[in-house]
Amino acid sequence: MSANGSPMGFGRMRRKEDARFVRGRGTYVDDVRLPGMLHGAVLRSPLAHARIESIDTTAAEAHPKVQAVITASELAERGLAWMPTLSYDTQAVLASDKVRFQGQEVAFVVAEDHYAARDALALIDVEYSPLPVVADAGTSLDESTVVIRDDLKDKQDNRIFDWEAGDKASTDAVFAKADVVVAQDVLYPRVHPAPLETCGIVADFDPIAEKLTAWSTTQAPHAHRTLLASVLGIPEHRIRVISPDVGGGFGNKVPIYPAYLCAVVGSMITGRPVKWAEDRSENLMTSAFARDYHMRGEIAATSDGKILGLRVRVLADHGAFNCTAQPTDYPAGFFHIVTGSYDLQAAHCEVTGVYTNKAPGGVAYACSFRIAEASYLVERLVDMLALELDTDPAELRMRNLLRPGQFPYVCPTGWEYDSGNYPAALELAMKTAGYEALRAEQAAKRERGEYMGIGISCFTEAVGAGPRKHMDILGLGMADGCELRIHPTGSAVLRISVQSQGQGHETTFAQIVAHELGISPDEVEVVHGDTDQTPFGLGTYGSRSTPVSGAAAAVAAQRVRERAKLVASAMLEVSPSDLDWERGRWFVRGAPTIGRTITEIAAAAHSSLELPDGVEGHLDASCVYNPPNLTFPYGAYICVVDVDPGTGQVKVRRFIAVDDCGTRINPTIVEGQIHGGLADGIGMALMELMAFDSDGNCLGGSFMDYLLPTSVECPPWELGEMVTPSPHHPLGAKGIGESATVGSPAAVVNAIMDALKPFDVRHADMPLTPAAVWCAIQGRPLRSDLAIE
Ligand code: MCN
Ligand code: CUN
Repeated sequence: MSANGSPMGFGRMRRKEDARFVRGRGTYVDDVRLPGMLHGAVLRSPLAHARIESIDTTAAEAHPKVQAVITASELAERGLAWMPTLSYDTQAVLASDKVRFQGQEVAFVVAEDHYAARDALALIDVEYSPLPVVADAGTSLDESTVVIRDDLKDKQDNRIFDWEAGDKASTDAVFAKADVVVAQDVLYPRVHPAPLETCGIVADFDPIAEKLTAWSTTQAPHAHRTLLASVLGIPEHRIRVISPDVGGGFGNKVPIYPAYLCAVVGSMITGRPVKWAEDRSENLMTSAFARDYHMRGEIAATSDGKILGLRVRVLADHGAFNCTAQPTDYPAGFFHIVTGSYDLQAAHCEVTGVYTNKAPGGVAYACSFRIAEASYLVERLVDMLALELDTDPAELRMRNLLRPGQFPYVCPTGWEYDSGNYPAALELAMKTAGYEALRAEQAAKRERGEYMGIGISCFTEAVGAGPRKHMDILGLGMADGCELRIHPTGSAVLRISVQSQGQGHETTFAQIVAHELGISPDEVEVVHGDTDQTPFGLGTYGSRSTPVSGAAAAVAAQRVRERAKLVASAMLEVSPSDLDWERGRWFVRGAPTIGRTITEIAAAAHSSLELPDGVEGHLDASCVYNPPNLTFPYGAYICVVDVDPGTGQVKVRRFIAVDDCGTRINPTIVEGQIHGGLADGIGMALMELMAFDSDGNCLGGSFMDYLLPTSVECPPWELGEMVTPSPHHPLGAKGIGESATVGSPAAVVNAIMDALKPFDVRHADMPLTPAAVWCAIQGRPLRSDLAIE
């Protein structure tokens, strides 16, 4: 322990960054105020699909406080009317020909203050001719359906891609010999990450230095800089992206949004800094959504409950532009990890991506690149199979879970899982839950006409993208750099490429260095979120910070340690091979009292001491970490619910979550990540929904309509811990940031379906609002994502 009680490495420790957050001293983009700063506001389309006949900005330009009104024609002059997306599509920065979703950006006003900018929007006159709207992915490929992306040459329909994984022939063969096949349409509805802080930028273009400084809410500052350079044509060394404190991201802050470019252009036109800060409705209605996967799953098994294979067909609604963020070769993300935690013989999945007149974005929301959808589907199917076989769902899972001896395990769609002990995790969850007693309680309650349900979910995650050989985004290989400087007095600065949005990197990354060097985390300053101050890397999403950047930090610290050994050998006048390491200190083997601490060695490395050949001085080191594989955290969850059949109201009474993310750097932070993800899961299972009407009107534009879970809906979490280190990560750590969001919705839905078993309900789609549960009990499941009828 250090003087203030923090561990000298891994272990529970309060978050360093909270000292400023709990005092209200964080600095978010909207806190940035520059001299002469102007304010931007976006005029958005009220219609989901319409031709733009004309845009008249005369009255807005005449507003005394307005400095500039930007439309697509101004942008076109600069070659900026359209921008590339992360999925090799193009997106209109400001609409010129058509609007393609409600809320699409049409014009950008720059004014002296925020209010004037907003007022001036009302002075812009846009004439629209409405077009037929595609609000339902299910109709997007019908022959009579209007083509949304007629801007794309040769585009005759709304298909974006067809993609498949796994082996079709062997899967069909397995299905042909199966005793039981269960098939079900399962919708993972469109939801939204809804971070506490909405998106925004302050763009400051210096016309003399021709340098752009952009303070923006981004999860990936370096990737944003590269993208801005290629889109704007400004050389990359003259762009600085600063991502100050970020108030939640959950994937929402991965893309570059049109208004960011408009703010930059606004700054170029006016010669003054321009701030644009999104409001809540803009964030909900127009920024990166998640899910919207329309899945048909089939599971095949023998009559004694050996699961054989899985067949999946998906219609993926990507909205009006294909802006989803995932590695290039994976248009459906990592959806094909759909075999989950089970030992299957074969699997095949096909995914078709389509355009609709809905907001673009996609993937975001603690999803591990579509593993959220995959995991939910397979866990629903396993439960339906248990129902069909009249087997206990825990027993069915136990029979089919991968065994510890099978790792490293290559699943039928090609992923190599690194490590795990799945049966032990489920056993621990069942023991913590008191599974047998819960089943007895349920039986007794059913006798009395009370409806209690127990739901299980076993999931496997795949987080920490690269390796760079197989994974890139827009050609940028997925590896991350890190630099570690050791000051003459022995304290350290760690510069990392990833960017915390609330995950506590300033603490855990300091703990990694502390662990490797035997100093206190309080002596390690973590610098991130500024491209001028940190090495290149692809940023934080897909829970890759610990698996990739955390590994880089560990390796850099190990390099410091090795250099320190050489310096210590000079100090002690012994051969390096005679030195041993113990926390924070090199000492002479066999003479433990003779040694030098890292602090002493750092001083010597900066002194006039003659150093061995090949050691230039100082202890600094860097690393670019290219992960050899993803890490595969997993978990076993059990949810207990009570359902009121009269009202359809669901109460989540208990939630048991056993997670294995390998070595835990800071168990308190890990548990915090799990708590948040479990709340997400309850939210998606019970209430979160981005619905649309048949005209493409978004029905989730405020927190009155888009419901978020609160502590009221969440039970006291009961967490269990397993630690199976990743064999290829230098610390044995796997990511944890999305596990609970991925794993928990299925546990909640499975519990509700279990409660409704006496009503012969097999499946109902999320969100299981009281109305949806009530309709399911009445035998009329609700299609909740479309308010068409
Ligand atoms: N950690 C640890 N031991 C491990 C694994 C992780 O102590 N074995 C710690 C890490 O060092 C880090 C935190 O747990 O402080 C999360 O680490 P990791 O799993 O590496 O995930 P990232 O840091 O890359 O965070 C991304 C992940 C994603 S993709 C989403 S989405 C999400 C999530 O994190 N968004 C969040 N959790 C969030 N939490 C907050 N508060 N806000 C968000 O926007
Ligand atoms: Cu998919 S949400 Mo997180 O990977 O930023």
